[in-house]
Order: sequence, then structure tokens, then C-alpha cells
Amino acid sequence: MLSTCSIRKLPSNSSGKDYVVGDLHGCFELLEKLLVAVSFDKTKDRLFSVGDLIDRGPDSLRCLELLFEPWFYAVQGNHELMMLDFFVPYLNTGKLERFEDLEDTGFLEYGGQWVKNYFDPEQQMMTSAFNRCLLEIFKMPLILLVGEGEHRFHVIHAELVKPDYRQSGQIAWLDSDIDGWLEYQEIPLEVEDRLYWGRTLMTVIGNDHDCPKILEGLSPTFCGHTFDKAPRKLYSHINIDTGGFMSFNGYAEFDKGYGLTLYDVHESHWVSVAYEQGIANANV
Ligand SMILES: [Mn+2]
Repeated sequence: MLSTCSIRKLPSNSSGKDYVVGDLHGCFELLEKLLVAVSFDKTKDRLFSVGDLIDRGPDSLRCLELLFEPWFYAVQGNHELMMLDFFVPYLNTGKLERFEDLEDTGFLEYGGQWVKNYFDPEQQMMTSAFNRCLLEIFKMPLILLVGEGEHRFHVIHAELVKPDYRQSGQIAWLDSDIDGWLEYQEIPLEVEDRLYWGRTLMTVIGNDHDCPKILEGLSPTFCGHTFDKAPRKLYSHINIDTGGFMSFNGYAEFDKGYGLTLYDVHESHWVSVAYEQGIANANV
């Protein structure tokens, strides 16, 4: 398995606003609508992404190209991880003889079929536009730490819940743990696994109706990975994955009510939009 294993720290935004968007999964058009809806100012506002930019929706490469925008900051999701793992042999040799998941990464099975559109069989290579994005994925951190003190927030993909939370009595890793990882630029493997894949908070712990919104010692931590019809706040995690791709053609047999959510960090206000629907406003 490949990973970058990094944390990136950014200062507070002193001139504009900060927004976080849920799992894009190729839904570039929905993001464009959301940015218009909030009058996003590319000269001073910032957009953070909880990862999983690719797969399932219609425009994965356009979502990856956001990585080149100076106002866009994203962490890696498990879909980016699977994509990197899938392309390890190609990155090592510079040749892709045929589309086959040699390392059994699950990438093609879980939505990566779109990459075939960027394969040049004569050259046995991916297109240059694709290669450029593939290399950029390596630079994506796993944790974004933004601001200081009461303005501090984090952006991750899945969760910071500890695998042994029942025994240890401490439900999740805290700001102090993150500060330590930042200092040494090293995220422990057990943490990395939870950041990419964890669903405990949304599927087990969150079923308890008394689940507190805030965990003492953990700053607001935006995440996605497990979708629901509205954002949820649990133990300082703010899950804003509301299943944008579910409203795209091909997923139409599923329930209505899903969409892509854009969250205004300081106003604690969110907007969501779905394919073939108007903008929906709501407060958490
Ligand atoms: Mn995910």
C-alpha cells in the first residue's frame, strides 16, 4: 500500500471565507452550482475537500484538476488511495499493458472504470492530462489543520475514532495527538487506517441518540466517507457527505434526498444541491 502520510497546517483565512465540500465523487457540475450559490470569491475564499474526488459520478478528472487551483485544498480519501495503489505498477515501469487489477486493489470494482477513457493503448500509457493529476494525488495530505485556538478546525476523510475506544475509554484522537503527528510529520498506521476507512462513528456510535455533538479536546473536524441525507455532528466530527453522486443518472433507483453539501465553516451554515434539482438551503 502507498500513502503520503502527511499533515498540512494552514493559517486562518484573514481576508475571505472558508468552505468545506463533501465527497465530490466526480460531481463537478454540482460543485460549480454550489460555488455560484454562495458567491464564492476565488481571490480570497478557500474551499476544502474531505477527499474522494473521483469515481461514481460523471467528471472525475475535472474534480482532480481542482488540485491545481490555488484556492482548493483536499485530503486523500480511500478512493484516491485505491487509485494510487492500482497505478503502482504503471508508475514503476511507465507502461500499462492492459487494464487489469494486478494487485487486487479493488479500484476498478469500486468505481475506477472511468480511467479507461484516458488510456492510450498504442502508447500503453495514460494521457498526459491524466498523468499530471495522478502525480498530484501523491501530494494530497491525510489531515489538514487550519487556524489556531477557537478558530482551529481539521479536514479529514473518514474519522478519528480509535479502534479500541470501548476499552480505552477515549473515543477519538484529540488536538494534542494531531499536534504530535504534525511535529514529527508521521501519522501512526492505526490512525491512517481510520482516516481512510473508518465508519464506526456514523454506523455504530452515532446510532445512540444521546451521542454528544462535541468531544472535549477535539476541534471541529470535517469529514465524509459515509453518507447520510443531512450533515451530522458527532463527537466534534462534522460529517458533510450527503451522497451527491446518488442523484446522478444511473443511481436514480436509490432514494431521493441526497445531494452535494457545501458547508460555511464560520457561519455553521450549509447549502446542498442535487442533479436536476434546485439549490436547497438549510441550517444545522
Ligand atoms: Mn470514502
